[in-house]
Amino acid sequence: MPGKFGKPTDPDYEARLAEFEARIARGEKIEPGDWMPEEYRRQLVRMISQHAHSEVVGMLPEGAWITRAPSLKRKMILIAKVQDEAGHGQYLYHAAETLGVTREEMLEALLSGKAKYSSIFNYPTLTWADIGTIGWLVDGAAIKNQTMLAQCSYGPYSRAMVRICAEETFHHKQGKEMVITYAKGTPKQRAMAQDAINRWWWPALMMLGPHDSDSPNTPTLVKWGVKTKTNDEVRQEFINEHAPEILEAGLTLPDPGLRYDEATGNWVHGPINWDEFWAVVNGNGPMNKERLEARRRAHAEGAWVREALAAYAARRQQTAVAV
Ligand code: FAQ
Repeated sequence: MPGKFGKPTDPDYEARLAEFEARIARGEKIEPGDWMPEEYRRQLVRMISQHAHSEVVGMLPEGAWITRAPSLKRKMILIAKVQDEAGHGQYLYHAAETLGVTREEMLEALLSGKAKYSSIFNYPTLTWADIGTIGWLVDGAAIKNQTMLAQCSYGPYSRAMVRICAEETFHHKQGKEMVITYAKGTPKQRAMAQDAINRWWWPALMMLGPHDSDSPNTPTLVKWGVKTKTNDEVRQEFINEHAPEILEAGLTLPDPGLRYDEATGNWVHGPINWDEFWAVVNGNGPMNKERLEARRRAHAEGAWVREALAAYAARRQQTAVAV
């Protein structure tokens, strides 16, 4: 793979870039080992590794409720969902590894606090209704974003997204079913569901990234077909689907500015609190410290597994040589 990542100072950069961009324009996928601009590689490693970290850290808010699920059925669904998120992390770390970054480098970046992961997972899960609401809103927002990324120009990321979206669709359905059940349940259940929607609505809108005017990476990502829609376009799609469904369920949304615009067919939202978003992204959200501590603890406690695997691999290699 080395030598395939072009820099503007390379003598053949312009010609190669033109060929690369023509391939993307024809709808071809860029595959590992193909020539690509170093900046394309850097953007993909940044995005895919952040995405992988998000899936893994995203197991924590939900995992906290496995022991407290209200029925065997709900417990089995939640365990399956949390396991799926671990699998998504695996696919994504593998996809990033095809770009020449190692698993160790990515984990080190996460554990040292250098790498970002989704803002949404720095909020606490206070009641059982939060679990349904994460499925409905957080997986709902993730699917909108990831269906778009399934069209991405980089083959391994695009294929990972197709598989992940199929699983996220089940996560979304179970969350929606759960919240609607509680919305139609006892007054206590309805209040619990409403409280969860009130707390997760704005963070779900924020997780789709800053407004396009404040999104420095979007122009490059759109130019090279990594994103096929902007942050605001994906957010609008999310609101257009979810706002009417939540209102239909007899719940309200915590946005006095929310209204349906006949002219555009869009649900228009009120101002988003971007100060809160940047505070969370910069490590000062309600759960940032706990999330990182939990990951560091899990990594330290897993040291013996990594050692055992390395010893097993070394032994197998020795045996292979001996035979
Ligand atoms: N949180 O220029 P942009 C899930 C950063 S998976 C933290 O607009 P971009 C599944 C951004 O990195 C959820 N940081 O960035 C699940 C950049 O900083 P940098 C994760 C954020 O990349 C469900 C800076 O702000 N999904 O939920 C966030 O063009 C349930 C400027 O922003 C993905 O990662 C944020 N929300 O657009 C699991 C999808 N937003 O890196 C468990 C892949 C922005 O330059 C339970 N990623 N920043 O230092 C993407 O599609 C994009 O990266 C965006 C951001 C749309 C997230």
